[in-house]
Amino acid sequence: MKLRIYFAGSILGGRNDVDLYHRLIEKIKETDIVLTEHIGNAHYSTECRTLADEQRIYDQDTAWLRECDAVVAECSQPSLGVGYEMAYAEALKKPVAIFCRKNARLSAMLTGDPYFRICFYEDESALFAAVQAFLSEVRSTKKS
Ligand code: 6IA
Repeated sequence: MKLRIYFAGSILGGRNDVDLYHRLIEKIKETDIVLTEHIGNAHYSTECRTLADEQRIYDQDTAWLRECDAVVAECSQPSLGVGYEMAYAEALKKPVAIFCRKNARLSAMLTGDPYFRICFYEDESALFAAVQAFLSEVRSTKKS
């Protein structure tokens, strides 16, 4: 059974890690469904939009958060939107795993919250392995 994964990563917070998001999304798609593929699209527009556009984005993203089986967040690049999504997913009691490079810092509002599963990773292969381990765990909980 394929899981529906909400992938969260920085947009306005900065797009330095967009290629990493892309590779990670492709990896997750080998086994599961990613609802938010656009996060890994380097050409995704970050131009200012109208308030109505932003409301549509909020409605769509929160609908996907309600619908997903689990949330995977890459948080090395700080982002207000991702922080908001983490709290929203916790309120919905979704399994949430937060991944961060060893040399980056995470807000105490994430590290200090025991609800989140947090992983500081050394390199990309360690990241992929940790994400797969999380997905396997979610899959087995869903089956039981
Ligand atoms: O504060 P940020 O922009 O870095 O927040 C990024 C997070 O919020 C991502 O995980 C997305 O799921 C969500 N998000 C923020 N902006 C968008 C967006 N267009 N489209 C889809 N999801 C978004 C932004 C366009 C523009 C107004 C910047």
